[in-house]
Amino acid sequence: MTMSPNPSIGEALPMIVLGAGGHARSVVDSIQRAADYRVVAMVGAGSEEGSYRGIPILSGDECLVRLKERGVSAAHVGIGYLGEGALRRKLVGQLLGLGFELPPVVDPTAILAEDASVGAGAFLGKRAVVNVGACIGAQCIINTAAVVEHDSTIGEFSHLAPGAVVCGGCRIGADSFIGAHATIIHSVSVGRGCTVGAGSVVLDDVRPETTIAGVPAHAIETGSA
Ligand code: JB3
Repeated sequence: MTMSPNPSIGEALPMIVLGAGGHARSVVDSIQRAADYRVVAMVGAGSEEGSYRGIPILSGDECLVRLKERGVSAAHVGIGYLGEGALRRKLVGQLLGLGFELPPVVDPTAILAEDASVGAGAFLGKRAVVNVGACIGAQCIINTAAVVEHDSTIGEFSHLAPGAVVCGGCRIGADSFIGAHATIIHSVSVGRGCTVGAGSVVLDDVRPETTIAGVPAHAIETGSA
């Protein structure tokens, strides 16, 4: 379900999704199956044309003003690829500046514990699990079958790739990327702006702006922070 004004009003609210690639299509699928919103347009960078499942793909963000004027009030940034945190932040700022609301999108098959929290514009994909007391920051991507265990915090704009596991009591800083099937063991803190390689096992705290990989994981590139 996508957290939205009372869906019992009946009419699914119009929403736009920025991006038209694989991540945006995954988000659209989740939104359509959650049924609180209906995606009325996808907005690409200009190279895509046509439509997806009957949803028009518009080119260029210049159309956002017109879409807002036409009464679309909800939007989601459906751009996921690594290293595009700055782009995601820019687009979020643009949407907020135009007055769009950025509700989180939670796939109906995701499991979100009652006392867990999900920030604005975050995405929980298929079979994602967010357990008790966990806190997902704004604009995070918790991708397919990723797990955030009890009492862990994921900083804004961070991205857990498919199957990543953050064990209980962890702290993941903002703008970090946890690769597919990587594991962060209990109570470990990963600083902001870190990259954890796919399949890594992280046993110790990680300084900000560090790239780390391996089993057990070791720093490949350390930031100045
Ligand atoms: O690893 C997984 C499971 N998924 C990856 C996902 C998290 O990230 C996936 O494999 C890709 O690595 C990536 O998916 P994404 O973000 O869909 O990548 P791509 O297929 O390159 O699509 C990027 C989309 O963003 C394209 O439709 C671009 O046109 C669009 N785009 C780029 N810049 C933009 C802008 N759209 C708008 N509206 N504005 C922009 O500035």
